[in-house]
Amino acid sequence: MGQLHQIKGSVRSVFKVRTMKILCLLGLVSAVLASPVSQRFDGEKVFRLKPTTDQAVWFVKGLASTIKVDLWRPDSIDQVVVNSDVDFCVGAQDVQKTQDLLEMSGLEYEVLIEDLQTMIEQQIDNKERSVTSHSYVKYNDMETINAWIARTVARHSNLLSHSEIGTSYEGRPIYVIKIGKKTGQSKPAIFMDCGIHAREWISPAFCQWFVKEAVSTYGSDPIITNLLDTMDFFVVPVINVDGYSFTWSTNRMWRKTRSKIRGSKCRGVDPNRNWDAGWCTIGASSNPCSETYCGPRVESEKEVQAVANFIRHHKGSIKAYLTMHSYSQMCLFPYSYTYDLVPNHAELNNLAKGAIRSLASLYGTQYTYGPGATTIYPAAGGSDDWAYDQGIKYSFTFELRDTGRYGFLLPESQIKPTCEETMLAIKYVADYVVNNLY
Ligand code: 9B3
Ligand code: ZN
Ligand code: ZN
Ligand code: ZN
Repeated sequence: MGQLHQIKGSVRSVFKVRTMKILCLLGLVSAVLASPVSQRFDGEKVFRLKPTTDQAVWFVKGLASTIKVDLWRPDSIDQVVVNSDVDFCVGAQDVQKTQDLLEMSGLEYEVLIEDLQTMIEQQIDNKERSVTSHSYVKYNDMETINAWIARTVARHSNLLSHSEIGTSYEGRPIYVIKIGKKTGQSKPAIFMDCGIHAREWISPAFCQWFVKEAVSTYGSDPIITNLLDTMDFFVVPVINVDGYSFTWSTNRMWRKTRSKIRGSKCRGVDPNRNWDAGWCTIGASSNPCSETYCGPRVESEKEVQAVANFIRHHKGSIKAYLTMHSYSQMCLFPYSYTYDLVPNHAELNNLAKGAIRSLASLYGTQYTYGPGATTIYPAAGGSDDWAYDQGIKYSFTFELRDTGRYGFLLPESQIKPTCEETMLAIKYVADYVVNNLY
């Protein structure tokens, strides 16, 4: 907010100089309007609570109704339950009040992030650097990722091709990369997407890592070689391209799409509540200002439509659906929109168990696993549930690192270890799928 006031202040002082040429003034005003003013988070703190009783849950809900809290986990206040971690961010003006209330309540709490703006700025120097070239151990902005897609596909045209599956609300292209040995025949496939939620930056970073790893280990790694010989991967590095761009330009903590909602001042739909899977019945909101807004109708979002159309079009060949999110370190499978267990629950449970065991073998990173409804929270309109109900019986959501120390602001130093260990989990699942084709 400080920055905004400064700019307003300087515009005001320019007005005082009456001799100033009008053209000059117009130039300045339009420059201010054209460059997005980044949302700042000075003095905002991220807290963690673990309510262990029903009273404590009530207290947390009461707190959220008196103070404007930005929930990081879970995504909405009705998902707060006994013994679950609640991570939330509080504006500078409410920090003292929050701390006083917490002290009075006697609830145990932790301060995860002392100053959100400082934490964000620690990752910001990569804005200058990334215009020149991409890096697998840095976060890359949208333009850099798109340039990376074009270049990487051109350089590895024996294994890669790409196509545009649609455009976003703001007109950005959404790309899918196809990875596989070209055999001239149609092959079974595994679909993986990243960047449904804009602020979960580790997710697109993983999709880039996955493509690099696949092409660079083809021919030497027997599992990858076998996978790419018999199957194709379809990888969408960023679904929510507008939201992702917005986290770079304006608001690092943005989650949703950027579509305008008729009759509301709030923008954006949660693209993981917008799919035709028990749509908006549970764990989603019909309020456009909510972070879990399900949208005005099923598939209202062009980004969701693009991916859903692609999957419907390739339905016969897609055997597994994988979607990458953060944070919480979980391997989830359907359902989230109901407590009903899926017909192949035991199989998915074993597969998830094997995947997280493999993941942990590298650095000991602990994941939990299970159906979404009981493992994270009941919520409808998610992509994994939709894919499953389309007949894709291997459908998983991965919630990558960490468990809240940095949350969405996972430091770049963790990109490499996170991607390496996640690679093991994905390879485990894919290897199972290729050996159990249906
Ligand atoms: C949510 C749903 Cl609705 C689903 N079907 N699968 C996973 C999740 C968890 C992610 C979300 O959208 O809240 C984690 Se960021
Ligand atoms: Zn390369
Ligand atoms: Zn997410
Ligand atoms: Zn998440």
